Amino acid sequence: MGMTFLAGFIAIVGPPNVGKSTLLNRLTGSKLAIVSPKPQTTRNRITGVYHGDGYQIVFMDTPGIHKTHTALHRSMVASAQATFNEVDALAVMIEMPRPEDPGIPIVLSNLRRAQKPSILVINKIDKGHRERLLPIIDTYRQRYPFEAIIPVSALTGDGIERLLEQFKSMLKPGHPFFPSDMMTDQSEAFWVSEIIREKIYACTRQELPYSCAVTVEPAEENPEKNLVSIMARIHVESESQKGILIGGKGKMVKAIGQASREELEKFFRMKVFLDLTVRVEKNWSKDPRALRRLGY
Ligand SMILES: Nc1nc2c(ncn2[C@@H]2O[C@H](COP(=O)(O)OP(=O)(O)OP(=O)(O)O)[C@@H](O)[C@H]2O)c(=O)[nH]1
Ligand SMILES: [Mg+2]
Repeated sequence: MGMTFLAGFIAIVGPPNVGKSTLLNRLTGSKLAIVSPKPQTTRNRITGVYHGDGYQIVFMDTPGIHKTHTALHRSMVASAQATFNEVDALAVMIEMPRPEDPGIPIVLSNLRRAQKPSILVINKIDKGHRERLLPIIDTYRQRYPFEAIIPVSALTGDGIERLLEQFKSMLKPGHPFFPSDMMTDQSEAFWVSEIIREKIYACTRQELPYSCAVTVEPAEENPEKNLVSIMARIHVESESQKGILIGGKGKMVKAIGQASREELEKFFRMKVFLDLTVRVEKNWSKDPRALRRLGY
């Protein structure tokens, strides 16, 4: 008789920019989700599978929950909120340096409605003194009956072992949902489009990244030439944004392409030819039909 296999779905939810995607990557040991210092980076739910000895956890990284302004925001927050109902347990993440956020009351009211086993993860404990933790823990204990409150640094890995033990204790007997060699269910084309979006967040300023969407054709591999060809498009909302994104002498889009290619070459372990074009899809973030075309 073998040991009973344990499995479960756990969502990582919280306000924008607290480090949810960084945690998903840390837990799975692989870069599945893009990360940036700007809020509202993640726009879709991202699945990452942790394969333990005798257990499996399917993590779901979600867009940060915030007050919504455009159709894009509504789609992002709706996808995060739907996840509350589709998982076995919830990991609510906040950050120690900034424990309050306008998104938190919305997160907590979703939590109360979902009635699922939940833990609080306090991230970024590498930033600032740990004495700051106690009052945060007190405040959150009064707000919701969390099963555990665990301080971590998704960046340095501090506290992650303890967090995994906690997650494991929340699993139920069940069959694995994913085969042991599968890390995610997202397509390669989606992942490539996200990497390009990450470089847009890194290379551009102010509101511009929020007006960009990226679509990618499935990559064409040519093993004889050790080459992958990728056609990608950046969609912006106006002609003036297109001008800024291309930049003088095409400098900006070249920088985005260069940074993307470096990361994609590591992933494919081949040379990458990246055909990156910019097109205007007028006010796409406010148009539900355009959103669907662009994957939101
Ligand atoms: N110092 C420190 N920085 C962190 C930590 N975790 C994440 N960060 C940084 O916080 C920023 C936001 O990280 P993300 O993982 O993109 O945050 P997110 O919650 O997924 O953000 P959204 O997708 O916008 O909701 C990035 O600059 C990360 O490098 C941490 O433990 N310590
Ligand atoms: Mg994210």
